[in-house]
Amino acid sequence: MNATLDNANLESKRSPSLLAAATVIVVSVMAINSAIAQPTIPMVRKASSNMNYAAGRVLVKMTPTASAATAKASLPGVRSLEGLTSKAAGANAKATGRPAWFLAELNDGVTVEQALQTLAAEPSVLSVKPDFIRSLPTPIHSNANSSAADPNEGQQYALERIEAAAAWQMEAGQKSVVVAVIDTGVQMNHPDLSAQMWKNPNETANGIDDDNNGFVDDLNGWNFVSNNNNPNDDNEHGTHCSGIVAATRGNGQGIAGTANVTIMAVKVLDSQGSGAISGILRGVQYAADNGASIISLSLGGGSFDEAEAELYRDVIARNVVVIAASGNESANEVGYPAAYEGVISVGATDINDQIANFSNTGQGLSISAPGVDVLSTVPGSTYASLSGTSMATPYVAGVAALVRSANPSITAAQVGQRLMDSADDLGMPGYDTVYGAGRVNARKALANETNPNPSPTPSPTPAPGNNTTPDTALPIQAGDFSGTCRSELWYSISLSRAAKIDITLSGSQGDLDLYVMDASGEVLAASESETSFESVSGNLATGQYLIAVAAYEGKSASFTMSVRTSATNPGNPGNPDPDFPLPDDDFEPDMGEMCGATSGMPMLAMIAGLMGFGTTVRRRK
Ligand SMILES: [Ca+2]
Ligand SMILES: [Ca+2]
Ligand SMILES: [Ca+2]
Ligand SMILES: [Ca+2]
Repeated sequence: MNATLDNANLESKRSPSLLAAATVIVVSVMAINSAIAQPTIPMVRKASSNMNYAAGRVLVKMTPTASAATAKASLPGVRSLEGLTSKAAGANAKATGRPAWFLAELNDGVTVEQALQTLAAEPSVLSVKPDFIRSLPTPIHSNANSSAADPNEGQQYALERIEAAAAWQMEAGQKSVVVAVIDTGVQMNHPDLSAQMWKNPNETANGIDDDNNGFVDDLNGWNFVSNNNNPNDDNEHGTHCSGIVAATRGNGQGIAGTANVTIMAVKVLDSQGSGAISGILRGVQYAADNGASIISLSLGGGSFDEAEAELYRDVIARNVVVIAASGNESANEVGYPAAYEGVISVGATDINDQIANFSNTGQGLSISAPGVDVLSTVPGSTYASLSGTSMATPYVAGVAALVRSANPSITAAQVGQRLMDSADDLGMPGYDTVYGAGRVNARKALANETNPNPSPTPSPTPAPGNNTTPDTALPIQAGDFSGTCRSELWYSISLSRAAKIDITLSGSQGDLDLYVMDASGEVLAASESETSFESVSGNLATGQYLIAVAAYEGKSASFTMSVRTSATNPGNPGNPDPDFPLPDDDFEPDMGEMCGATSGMPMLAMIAGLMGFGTTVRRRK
């Protein structure tokens, strides 16, 4: 089915019923805009997750000249101000003249909301943010036995998939390579992990910060949740991830890790799996400052955070490989921190190399790894199977550690490129947004084998970068595009003069729909058949427009989209081409069916209210 697109001039040519329909659209979009202040279309929207933040403190970015001392004296409502960047990172920031981030503890009675307002008005403050909470993607427990006593390498299908045994013939790992598992901590005396744990060579247990790194008696890493030197695991997640990276192989018990390298325990998430960004930032810097060359982050959620983005950029610039889980929300959107520029983002595959149904996909996805029913170490000196992109991430970290073991001088960027170039291509040929470059392969990565059917592998999406919201619409010009849409993807096109536009969408499966909106989010045209073949065409005036591809009720699909522009009738730019079909009934929204109401205006408030809660609201013929 086709629908047609027009500009405002066309409305006067509509039949009265269509005009009424168009009026309904305009009013509803305005109501939505006033409620949530961004263009939106009535379709399945993922509820914003993980937007909690810590009480009593905010993150503040100060001008380079505002020292902590003077700023403290002058910031209203702030009790104390502590640098968020470590010494090493701070020196780096100072050398580059970059403003620094501070953690501001608020006076009693000052709310975060008040502080955001008052501090934003301060001349020395460049930016002020809540201290958001990140958490680990919810792990999925399998019913595999959790008391495995015998060597279980045979159960580790993942090692077979990534050709670990062949890889180990070339390089089994070097203890000099340190992988920081930034997570819920590690059971450091687990019999399959104790031989792999990092120990601070320059620290002794004497109540003194012997190595002057800012942490007293940090013999085995640090606990940034309780701010002490005990990063043991009171959850299970960090221990599980650590075993995937480096559980001791050939010791007659349990499982084999991916690489015989060193694990640094850095606890930033509490027993429930949550932690504030301020703690995560400090944990990441601790790892980089104290010798980790690979950081494995099986955590995420929430939204883009300016302080985080800067931190990861700095850490990667210091030649640390940063690897993070894409998330377990089945979203077509890679979560943060995985989506930050330069971070290797990892999706999860199963025993058959199929993408896991929970795995987030999207344009920021770098690579995939086994993450379904993964057997690994857990506290209590035992073993359990878990599923999640959390489990896929440490496999990639383990392979990265093998590559760095064999090639000590390889740069962080080269490691990422090597892993992607040597991955086993899955899904659509070449890079795709479901599997990224493909499933990681340890043997091929060490042999520096390149995918025989290479395609240009995009670097991880620049933050914020994923075109899954109107705010992050991908700027395009006329051309052909492809992707995989699980919820919605947004594109923007700028017309420097009036033009006729023709957009066709084809997908072999699922039920994708196509929308065109003006820059304010007003829906100009929609094509909503029950297949993924859609098209809209019509004349547009000079200006900026949004195009959205949306999966109806989760019926996702891979698609190709063709966008073509051509000159309008030169004598009457902006008005319909005489050959151009007028809008037909396909353009009429059926809000009555959707909301269970019969007609008209009373539903509009309902629609706006529902949108505010992220509830599924769709108009549908
Ligand atoms: Ca120390
Ligand atoms: Ca000491
Ligand atoms: Ca073992
Ligand atoms: Ca592919």
